[in-house]
Amino acid sequence: FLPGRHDLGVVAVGFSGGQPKGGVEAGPVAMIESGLITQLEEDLDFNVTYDGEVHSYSDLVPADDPDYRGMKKPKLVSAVTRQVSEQVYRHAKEGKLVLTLGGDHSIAMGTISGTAKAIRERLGREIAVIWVDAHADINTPETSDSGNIHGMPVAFLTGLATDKREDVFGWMKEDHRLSTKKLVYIGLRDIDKGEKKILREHGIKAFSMHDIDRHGIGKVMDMALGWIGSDTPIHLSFDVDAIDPMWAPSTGTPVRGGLTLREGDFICECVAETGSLIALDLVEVNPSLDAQGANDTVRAGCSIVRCALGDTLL
Ligand code: B3U
Ligand code: MN
Ligand code: MN
Repeated sequence: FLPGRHDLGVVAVGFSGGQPKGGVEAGPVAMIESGLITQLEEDLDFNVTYDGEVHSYSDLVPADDPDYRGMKKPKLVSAVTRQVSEQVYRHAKEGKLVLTLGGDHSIAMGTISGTAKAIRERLGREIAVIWVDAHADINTPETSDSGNIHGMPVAFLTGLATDKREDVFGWMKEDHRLSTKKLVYIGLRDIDKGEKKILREHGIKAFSMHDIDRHGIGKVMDMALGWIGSDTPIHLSFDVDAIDPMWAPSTGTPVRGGLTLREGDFICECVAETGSLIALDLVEVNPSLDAQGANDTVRAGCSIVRCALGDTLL
């Protein structure tokens, strides 16, 4: 199902409204300025379609945006993710692989809804999602303690959270959604109590850092890809905070005890090997946090992207 395997659409999303810390909107510029897109074209031979713009969506800022169901900036995040969904949809509908650079992880509501819809229409298939993160990002507005929407995208994408208001994620329809059975987590180590309950009650497949310690990353990837099944279109959503802060400190909510740099790259190499990758998100790089470590974090992010796109395969 990948005729245009070497056609790549790139969307740069300079958005930070899903969480309170400034600076994550500069993640895409930092990765692009370090040469990422040129490398994808020249070293990996991708035919890249990129509008040359890091989108800031400033035209979408609402006049007023009060908290709603405990969510912070609900209208802004809804409007931006809706636009991202359309941007990603357009690339995926044309059969391109889609790379989205963030931005905070709320933008995955746009990226995954966009690919889910495009792949349904193009191939009549449901996508699977591999969510690599220290966090599960599956809070509903009601279970969230923070109200930060970057902790909620998976709940909306799976339909565990919904809203009738068109301007607060009501635009998300059935064809944008993902089955909880087609979702696999890797790298979890900081999960809220309410999230644990959701994961348990819905039988969601999750490989925590504990599982990686127990089985090793090789076995975990075999199990994760086995759960998804071969020949299933895969959307990989990679939060850089999955990587241990030793290598990726410049992120909004670093959590110690994470993936090594090699484990992060290895996950991506295994996904690349399947030949089934249809989209990749790399999010939560915030160069203004831990300025000392910003370079390392950007390098880790770029390495993740290159590995997922097949750079290290022979
Ligand atoms: N689970 C917490 C913390 C969090 C989620 N994602 C990040 N942090 N990056 C929350 O706010 O929902
Ligand atoms: Mn995340
Ligand atoms: Mn995270």
